[in-house]
Amino acid sequence: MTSLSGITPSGHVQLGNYLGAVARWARATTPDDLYFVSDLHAMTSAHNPAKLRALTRETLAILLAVGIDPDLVFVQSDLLAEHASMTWVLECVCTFGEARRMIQFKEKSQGQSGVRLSLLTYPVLMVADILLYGADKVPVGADQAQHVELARTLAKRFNTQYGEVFVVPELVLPPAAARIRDLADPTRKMAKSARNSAGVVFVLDPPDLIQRKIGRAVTDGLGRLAYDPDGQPGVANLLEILAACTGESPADLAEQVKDYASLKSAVAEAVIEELRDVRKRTVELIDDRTELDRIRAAGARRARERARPRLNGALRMAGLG
Ligand code: AQP
Repeated sequence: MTSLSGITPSGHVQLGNYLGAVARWARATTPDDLYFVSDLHAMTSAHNPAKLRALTRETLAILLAVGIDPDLVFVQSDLLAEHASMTWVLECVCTFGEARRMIQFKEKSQGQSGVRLSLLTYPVLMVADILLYGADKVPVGADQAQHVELARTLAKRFNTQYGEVFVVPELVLPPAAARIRDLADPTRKMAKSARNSAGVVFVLDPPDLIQRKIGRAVTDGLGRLAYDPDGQPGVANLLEILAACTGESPADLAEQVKDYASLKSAVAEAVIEELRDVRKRTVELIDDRTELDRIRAAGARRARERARPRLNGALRMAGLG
């Protein structure tokens, strides 16, 4: 069984990435798993090259600091030839209609002028990421479910048209924290690249800033403590964050807390505690340039060994070489 997942350095890693993805990856790794920093995906909208390079290193350091085995981690652009070649082959079995229907394309292209073509095609790059390594489990947040479905469709289509080469992957959703919401606007998901960072807790935020952001989280005027994601999205979000940190269920926690103020202080305390060591270890790793470079180069070598046979097989079956 191979589980594979990536994180895009499109901004600083936030609490939703951490609870919904990275922390789970660290808890559930097996020796065949792979986790990567998907820096190619960070180029689908206007980006700053120096910032992208720095965020890639920071994100890699966070994956390691959270406790993912260094043997299982790599940076996507270190295997540019493999990922780009596989993407091209898969674009040739994907229809324009399928790409255009992706919800994330619709959401992210809205209101943007000069939308990059890569914003339309990056789901195919994501499919290539998954299929290159023969992953059969893809643990991601609910927002990525449609892309994993596309991976299933394209894998089956290629296998049928050209011959069996791809494993058809399965989506694995987290039991809790599948979609952490923005603290300042609980109708939106928490995101790295949110325009306003007041409602986004970043993994490397200092404790006093985390305290302030959670203290100002938007709730509602009902004054009722219940787990009701539709009726009380702000309160439900805080309960889900607390649940993800403590391992209890949001509904049980709603019964234990007496008012919104104590809920916020319990959440702030739990999040600060959860992130304390991660922050410290990340800073140490970023400072140790040689060690981070060594881990990165070794990760790229191992990932290439895994990717090459399947890529070569797909190229041959598609009539290349
Ligand atoms: N709010 C969230 N709650 C739970 N899980 C989340 N993930 C992202 N946001 C939340 C999960 O984190 C993993 C890595 O995400 P990504 O970097 O690949 O892409 P993303 O989903 O686009 O992340 P962001 O933070 O929202 O970035 P921007 O602002 O650039 O779009 C994925 O498993 C994702 O599901």
